Amino acid sequence: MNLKKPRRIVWPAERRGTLPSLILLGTLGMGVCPLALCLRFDLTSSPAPIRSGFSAISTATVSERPISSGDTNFSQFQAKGSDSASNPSALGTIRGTVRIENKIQPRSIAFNLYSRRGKSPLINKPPVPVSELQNVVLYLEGRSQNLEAASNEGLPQENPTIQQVNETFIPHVLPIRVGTTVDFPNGDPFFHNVFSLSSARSFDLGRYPKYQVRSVTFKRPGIIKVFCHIHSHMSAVILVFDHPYFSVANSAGSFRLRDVPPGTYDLVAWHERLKPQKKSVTIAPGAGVQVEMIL
Ligand SMILES: [Cu+2]
Repeated sequence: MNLKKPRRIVWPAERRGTLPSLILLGTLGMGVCPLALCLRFDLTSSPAPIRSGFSAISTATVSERPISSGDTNFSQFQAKGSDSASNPSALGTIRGTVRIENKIQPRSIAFNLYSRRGKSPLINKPPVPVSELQNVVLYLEGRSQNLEAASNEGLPQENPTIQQVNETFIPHVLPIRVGTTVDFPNGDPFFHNVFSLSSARSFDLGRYPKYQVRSVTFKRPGIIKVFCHIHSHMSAVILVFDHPYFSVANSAGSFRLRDVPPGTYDLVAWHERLKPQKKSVTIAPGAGVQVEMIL
């Protein structure tokens, strides 16, 4: 008799210690196939924290149970502590990884008013190397009215920042909610002049020196490209959403969207210089979904 195994068991690195014991368990289970089929793996994990636009996502404990796979492009797990049977609106989680397989074109240099005048001899250091995976934003799109229902919920307590350090905007990509104010502190010992000509929000903060902070509030959804008039190689992108279901991948490409109402959504992986990838994802009440995205 053939023991039918689930085809997709997601096995994060932090859980490898439990593998030998499960193999032993599986071997014992072979003798009693019908029982083995009912065997349920309850594994706990503390997933790696994921960098978020404005707050660190706390590490929640989830219990994962592989579900027999159909021809879907994701697997599911059951969120621990949620009583999905009795609560049809229990929130779910989308977890996953993103990989970049296509070639990323170099950044284009912005038009600027003061070209050639702003090259600073003080700055010889190259910008801090950042994995391009950390410039990938994962977000939910359309289809479910749950996205609209969430649009009036609370904003972050503290303003997210885009710093100017070594003639580089840090972070390069920042996803925020509509209504968020972003601070732009100058950490360099010379002037910057942050501006945007994007239709969703154009602004010009003027020239300001080290330790000064100027701010902009974003009231409409859209993509805002940010530049510096003095240093044409400086650029950043702000993505403004009218819902809270977005996240930035970490340097390993892992991401997580929490507290998602049950429903069917399009999950989009976005990078400013790659074609976005979209996948349909269905979240059952209180459930989790594991998704792989490729750009
Ligand atoms: Cu500048």
